Amino acid sequence: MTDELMRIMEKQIACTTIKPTRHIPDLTDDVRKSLLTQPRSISPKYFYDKRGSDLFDQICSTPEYYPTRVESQLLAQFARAVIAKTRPVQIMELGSGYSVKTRHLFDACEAIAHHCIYAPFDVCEDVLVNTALQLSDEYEWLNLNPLLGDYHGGLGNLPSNTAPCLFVFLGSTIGNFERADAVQFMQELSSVMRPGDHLLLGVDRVKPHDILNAAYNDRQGVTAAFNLNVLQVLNKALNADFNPAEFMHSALFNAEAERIEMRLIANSEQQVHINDLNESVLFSEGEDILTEISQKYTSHGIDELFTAARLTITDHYEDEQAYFSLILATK
Ligand code: AVJ
Repeated sequence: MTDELMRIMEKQIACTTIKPTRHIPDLTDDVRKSLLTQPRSISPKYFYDKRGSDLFDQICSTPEYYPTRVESQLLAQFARAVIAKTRPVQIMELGSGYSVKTRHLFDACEAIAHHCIYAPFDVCEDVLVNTALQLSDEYEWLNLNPLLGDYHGGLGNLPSNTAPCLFVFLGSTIGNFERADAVQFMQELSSVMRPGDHLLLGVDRVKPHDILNAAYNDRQGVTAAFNLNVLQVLNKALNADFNPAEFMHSALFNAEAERIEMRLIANSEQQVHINDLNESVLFSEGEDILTEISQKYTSHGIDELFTAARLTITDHYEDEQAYFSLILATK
């Protein structure tokens, strides 16, 4: 028996599987719907295989990619205020990953001996269990209740619990939603919140365009590698023959829509075969695939988002340059 397995059994960390409340399209559905038809796109959720997740971690430590650093600083600075105000019986985090930034909240709890439950919600069981084990070592008082599932399938099946709950959604992942979809997601979140519950949301802000463009065009080319990796994901999953060398990374701030649009652009005319779907795609030279949108928000846009979700902002934490916001809201 491996050490890891022994520790799992000792600590008895088990995940609760959260069933979706609506159908979640799989890669095949998504490719048929979005990649085989024009304009071509693919959901950014497919970036995150093992290599993609590693590359994303590397993006976060490039000098150009400010969001992770600024959000961490904000959490370090304001976690105590958040915990003092919300006094959560449970912290529920959507898309928790390795729970790196969330540790600031646990530290703040520890500082005032406020013991609580942590329910990380994520799609990857491996990461969930390993992170939970790690956390149970680091914070012995922390009660862990990992939830395995995909928030794209809806939030209606999250386990009920005793209020007050602090919902946490960090990293400006909300930016991957089109504005209207972000509102819908927030409304859904709002509908599972009860009076006394809070939401802590990380949101990236509209700022000088050169800063935004640089953040998605780092000089080491990590973001380019991350973007191109989705072609390898498709190759592996669907037995396709995309040649990443024949595509170019592009990321540009669209000032009108106030969002970064990330694309892969075909360097030349080429035919790609997707064996498992028995389909082929002909790309003309310069034709692109939209791989990600990263919506940026003004202070006003943030207010609109929360108003539409019928949530009341109690605190708006931001850095001096207003590069990133942490919003605390209640129902
Ligand atoms: C994880 C969606 C917040 O939009 O900034 C980083 C992903 N893409 N660099 C973002 C990403 C390219 C990131 N989010």
